[in-house]
Amino acid sequence: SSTRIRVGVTRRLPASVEARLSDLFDTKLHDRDTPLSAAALVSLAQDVDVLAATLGDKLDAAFFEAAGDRLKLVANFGAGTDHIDIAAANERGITVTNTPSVLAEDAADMAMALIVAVPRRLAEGVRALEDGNFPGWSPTWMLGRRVRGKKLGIIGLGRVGEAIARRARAFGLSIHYHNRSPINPHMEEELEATYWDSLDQMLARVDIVSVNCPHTPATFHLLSRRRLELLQPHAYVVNISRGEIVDEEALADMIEGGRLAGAGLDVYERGAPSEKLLKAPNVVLLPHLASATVESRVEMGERMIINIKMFADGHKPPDRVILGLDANREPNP
Ligand code: 8YV
Repeated sequence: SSTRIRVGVTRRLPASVEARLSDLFDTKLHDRDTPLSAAALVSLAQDVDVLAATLGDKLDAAFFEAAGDRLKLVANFGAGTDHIDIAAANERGITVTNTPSVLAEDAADMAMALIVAVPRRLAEGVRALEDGNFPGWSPTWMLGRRVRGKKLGIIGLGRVGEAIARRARAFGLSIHYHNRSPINPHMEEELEATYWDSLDQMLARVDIVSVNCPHTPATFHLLSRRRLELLQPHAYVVNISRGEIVDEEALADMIEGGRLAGAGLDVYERGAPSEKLLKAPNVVLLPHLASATVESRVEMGERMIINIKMFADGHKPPDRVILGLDANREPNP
């Protein structure tokens, strides 16, 4: 029965989630909230059936090699699983699950906030006041660009992308998207969304780009310097997915050089923004907050627990991450 299942938790989680984990399973919690070292992750994994992991736990081939035979499930707290070598896990018969649906609406709110904040120069305005640089109201001072009527190009119209599209429609944006294949025609019609098979062609036409695909070897630097150069100079880039998908150095160069109008970012190639990006004009930079609400974090924990419970009871957990399938888009079989 599930009470015999031993669960190792790699980070502090919301109190109600930790309490529920301890009620249901033989759970090994932490009293500190710093990421575990590679060695500490391995020794925790060797001693448990299930690892409740998060972003920042590097679960690579070497980890699975060293983890031993007891570990059977990695239940990730979060949607993105780019820190986990799914193939290496599956080769050892280890299942990997994530928590994709529960955070989509909150993540979309943050993307929408950036889609408005960047063209309207919100962060610049705040900084001007804080720095004592407000010259007083003027008809021509700090003018931004209107959001209504612009074209939004979504790269990866999955759960989060769709939630962004719904919001963006209410703000009067038209929806363009690039996926490996079109979404179902009913939804496409409902969103009045235009599918672009060619990412390059879409980039040349949109005013705001929103990055919403998972980070995989295939999407690393998908927005390369060459592709960023396809954007019109008045275009903006918004990314709440993973920093690695955008060539951050090229992005900062282009904003600095006036070749792009600005960016709203929640994620970075090296975890935190580069100096160059921090200094770039008209950027709104957030510290990975898109799913950071009390409600989403509790529901992420509850969803993770559902996956562990199903596994413990001998069923297939609902949010299995299947290699080769886009876990953020396709319903798991
Ligand atoms: C979390 C995220 O901050 O779900 C994701 O992929 O990036 C965020 O929701 C993080 O992953 C928590 O583990």
